[in-house]
Amino acid sequence: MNKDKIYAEPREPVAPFEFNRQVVEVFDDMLGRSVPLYHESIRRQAQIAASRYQPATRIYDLGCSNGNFGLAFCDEIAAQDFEMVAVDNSVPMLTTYGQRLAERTVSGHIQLLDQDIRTVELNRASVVVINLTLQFLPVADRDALIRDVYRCLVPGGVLLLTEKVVHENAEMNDLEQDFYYRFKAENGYSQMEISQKREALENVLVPESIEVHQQRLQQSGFNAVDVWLKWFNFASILAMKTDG
Ligand code: GEK
Repeated sequence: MNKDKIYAEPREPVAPFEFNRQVVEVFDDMLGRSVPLYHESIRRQAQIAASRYQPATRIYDLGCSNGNFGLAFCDEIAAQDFEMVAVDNSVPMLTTYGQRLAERTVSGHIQLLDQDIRTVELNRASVVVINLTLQFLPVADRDALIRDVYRCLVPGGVLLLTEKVVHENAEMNDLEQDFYYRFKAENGYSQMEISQKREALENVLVPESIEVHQQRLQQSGFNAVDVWLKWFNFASILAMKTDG
């Protein structure tokens, strides 16, 4: 695995963060060292998705990157047939995903789509995954996407949403941020790397509070919502379209 050294040297100015080839080459190292419980959350989401997948429906992975969720899902679903649409607007990400798929046997069909997730036509899904990606959309576009996700789900369908979050109380938010930067330092990032990455993500990754996510999900129609995983400023949410 290539080591993420993107911000190891001083940059002046620090350009806004992009999912380009340089990022794709170090992506797994970057996520493993920058997202607390990343592997745990991917593995459990793959298990939840496999347990909720309904035959003759689709799974959408919106912001699929290089396929970590999709490949974990293939392991969980074993020999069962399925149809997944994996969407990302970074071509280098999708190229890597395609190469990884070519190296293995998959029991179902995974379609890789180079498209903005805001314009994808969503249909007849039992599972939708938006893992660490809603946070990159303009805030004004988030309600429409979540409403559309709810509309496309069949009864019993689920949305798996993972996001970096902020706390509504400033003092608590500072504490959570501090622990996050401590986590990154423990994983070998220097203070310069941490602060340059923070600058690169300014106005690119815009996190919201858990309360805002819950309200949006409820207003979109989801009647069962749970934060099933939480680590300081990261949260994984399970939202269900139930009958009652
Ligand atoms: C994982 N889910 O490993 N349309 C399509 N793709 C987009 C858009 C958009 N509007 N905005 C961002 N992306 C993955 C991790 S990474 C999170 C997701 C991170 C894509 C972008 O190209 C990138 O691949 C992904 O969303 C976000 O489970 O790196 O922090």
